[in-house]
Amino acid sequence: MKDVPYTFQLEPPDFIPSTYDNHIQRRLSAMRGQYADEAALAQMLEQEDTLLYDVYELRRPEIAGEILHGISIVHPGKVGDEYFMTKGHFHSVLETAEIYYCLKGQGVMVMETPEGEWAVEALYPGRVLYVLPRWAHRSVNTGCEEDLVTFFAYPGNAGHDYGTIETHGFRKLVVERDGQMAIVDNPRWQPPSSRA
Ligand code: PAN
Ligand code: ZN
Repeated sequence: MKDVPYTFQLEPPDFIPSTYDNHIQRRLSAMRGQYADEAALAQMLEQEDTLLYDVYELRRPEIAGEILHGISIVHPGKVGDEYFMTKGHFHSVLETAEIYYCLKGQGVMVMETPEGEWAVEALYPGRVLYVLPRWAHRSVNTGCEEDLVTFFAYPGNAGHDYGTIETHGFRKLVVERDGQMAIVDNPRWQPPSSRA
């Protein structure tokens, strides 16, 4: 971890930071139960545990006042008709926001609050997205061939709650219908008020 001000480069075509501390890779096997078409996921897993996304992090102390930051790269592809996506999460400290800046590719951010309010915003190069405090977020690559690359930054004390999304999913799924991106209801999702 650096103890003097630092810079790094984000260069096309890959935008992998010129220096980073942590490289996380998430594969298909980490997404069991998250895709609507479980048979398609099982079938794909028989062939290969495909890499869905890479995250490159610059390490900072996980405390208020610091800003955690890095690059997320979601690769193109689908499970059934549902696009490759991140796991998605709430921040453990719910009242913490996040900024995303899209550097490459085409995609969307799927978001929702604990009360079930939802939003989907487009991501494309040059686009900045402010994810409000309290909103869970998942990035989805809706492009055919290109990676979806975003720079992200969020408070050091935010933490991650993956469990709520793992259990209930997001309210909306992003799928391909007749060659186009479509936002559909998640059949697995239940209103928070009716959850056990
Ligand atoms: C991002 C995400 C990153 C990977 O840094 O962590 O895009 O997504 P998952 O964490 O959902 O696998 C972020 O939102 N941090 O808070
Ligand atoms: Zn986050």
